[in-house]
Amino acid sequence: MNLKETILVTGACGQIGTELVKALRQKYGKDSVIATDIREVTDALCADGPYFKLDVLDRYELEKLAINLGVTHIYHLAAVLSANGEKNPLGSWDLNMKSLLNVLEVARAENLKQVFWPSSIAVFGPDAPKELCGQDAPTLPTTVYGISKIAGEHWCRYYNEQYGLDIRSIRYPGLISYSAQAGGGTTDYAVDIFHQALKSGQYQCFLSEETRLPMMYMPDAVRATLELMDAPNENITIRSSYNLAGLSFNPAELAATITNQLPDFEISYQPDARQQIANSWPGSIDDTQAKKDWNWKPEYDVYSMTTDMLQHLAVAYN
Ligand code: AKB
Repeated sequence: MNLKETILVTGACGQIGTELVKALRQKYGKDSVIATDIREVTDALCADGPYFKLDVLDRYELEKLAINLGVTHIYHLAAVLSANGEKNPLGSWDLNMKSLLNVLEVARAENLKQVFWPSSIAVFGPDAPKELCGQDAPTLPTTVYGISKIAGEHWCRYYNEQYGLDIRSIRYPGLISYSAQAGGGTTDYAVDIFHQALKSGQYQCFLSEETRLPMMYMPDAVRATLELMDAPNENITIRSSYNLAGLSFNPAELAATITNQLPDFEISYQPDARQQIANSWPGSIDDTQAKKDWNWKPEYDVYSMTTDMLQHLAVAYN
């Protein structure tokens, strides 16, 4: 990206958006990154640079904004996640799919330079390998969120092949961050647990203790996104979405790491409907292609992630 270019981010006040907008503004300057979200701007971050209230289902408004502001790149993050998606399957399908198609159409019509769109490990279903699930493993998702992500991946590839749109995507694992709460996913326990550990010293987990899932600390996820978007076009061999690995652990292992640092912390388990979703996902991911194509390498392990989370959140709770 060069100086005259402008990025528009949808879903900017969500879990990824909060961090990604900050990183993009640091990299490209705050006036080059336009944050948008359906919410009225309430937090300082989204106000720290250009912000527009935008319903990305309104293609006319999206296109108008893109034209008027000279947008060259879109990071389309607005979405309903897996657990919330099951509460309203058709509404979630509409939001996840129509918004993506709006972004792709605006990008095609306005000849935008690049689009980023997040996919998820939720594209995999029970028939995919549980460990080191590969890039080309079967994708038979059980959730409407997963169905929308795999369909979205096909649309991304289609727009790349048919129209030459430079769209890039990552299958994010569960993301863990201290600055934004997780928003309605199956991996949310791995964020909630830190807040409760510091607030009350106890956590009742909605997944069973042995439920191993792929996760990633947000600084790694943000860096991965920037590195993928910076990679030379000819290196990008996956135009659906890249598998990406960071951490893999179960609730008992995460709790043990927290107890190492907060000896009085206690965890109990009461699995709910999210357990079934978690059971359908792989426990770890093979990201050979991301390593090969754009040199992906995670930095955080469970211990360093836990230490960093507790340090940052302790400031908020003290
Ligand atoms: C969710 O749990 O739905 C998300 C995801 C893995 O995409 N965090």
